[in-house]
Amino acid sequence: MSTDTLDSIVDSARRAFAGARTPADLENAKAQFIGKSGRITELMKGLGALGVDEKKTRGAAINAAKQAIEAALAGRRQALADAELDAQLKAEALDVTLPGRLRDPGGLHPVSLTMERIERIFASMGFDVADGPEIETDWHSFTSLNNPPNHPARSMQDTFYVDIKGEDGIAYNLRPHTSPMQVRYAHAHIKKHAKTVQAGGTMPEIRVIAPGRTYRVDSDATHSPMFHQCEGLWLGENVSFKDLKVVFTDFCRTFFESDDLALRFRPSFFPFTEPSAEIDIQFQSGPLAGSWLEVCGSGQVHPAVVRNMGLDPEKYIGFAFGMGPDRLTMLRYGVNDLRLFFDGDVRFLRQFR
Ligand code: 2NM
Repeated sequence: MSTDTLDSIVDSARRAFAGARTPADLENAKAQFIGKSGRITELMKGLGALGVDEKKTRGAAINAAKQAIEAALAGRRQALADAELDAQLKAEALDVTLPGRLRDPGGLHPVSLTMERIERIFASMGFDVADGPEIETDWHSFTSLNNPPNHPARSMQDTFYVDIKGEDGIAYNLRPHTSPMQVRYAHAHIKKHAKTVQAGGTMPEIRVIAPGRTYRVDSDATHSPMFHQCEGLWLGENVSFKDLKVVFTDFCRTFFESDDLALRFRPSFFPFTEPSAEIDIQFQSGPLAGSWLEVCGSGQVHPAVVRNMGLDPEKYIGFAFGMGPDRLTMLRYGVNDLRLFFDGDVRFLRQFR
């Protein structure tokens, strides 16, 4: 067999390998040339019939052809492996330049925004912010605050009661206002400064606000069984209604960002204050301009309440007030239905983000 024929076998092996698209195709092609009954293998088998010299030259030529085929095979194997890796890398590629997926970060509820705003403003005027239990004793919610035993606020129709009795044998209630916290705060304040007072020093004034959730049996367009309150208390040896006017006027003008806001103190009644007043505000411009809007109840803390706080009413005097952050939020943002605050509709809530 001539060298021409060997060369043509190598050529067709190269073509067959180049045409193999997968490793399996390639192994099939390999079998046709250097497998058990491949073309080169068959030529090797024919060598036995040749003479010594011819066997040597012919054997060397066949071997050279076999090595050329093996080299072509190895080259094609590597090329197929490289192509497979390339394809895999391409398929699994991450485009780090793509914009990130947006996550909705949410935001604070409008009433929470109002609570924080109230806290910040009063804190800037030297008021502490106090937080306490929402399930209260009868004494803290009513008795200590000068509520007479038969006052309708104490009835099942007005207040939620819990099926557990306190030490006094009276059921716990869901606090109908945050005033109990004022009484608790006063007691803690006295205890905190007891050593100073014993040593002949003077107790610092009590200046605190108590924001939080409150509960009443009431539900319509303007009342929710759970609502919010923020009450304030300033007690000292020389604190008067004049101070209440200054503090509350300043608060309203800051809260509503309006320098020409007018305030009106209208006589009223609360069991825990005497005298008492409703505070109305009047915008001079904007959509609510002109009408008087009730925003707060207030008054000079009743001597009986001062005594229940653990202080001598002959020495300590001051004022308290209570306002509704839900209503303040409605006024500030122009919301016309209280129920929107409790529906949890994100289309409404999103607007305050
Ligand atoms: C109001 C109106 C008037 C008030 C009274 C007290 C306390 F505990 F000091 F006696 N805290 N808050 C008060 C006074 C609350 O809400 C309409």
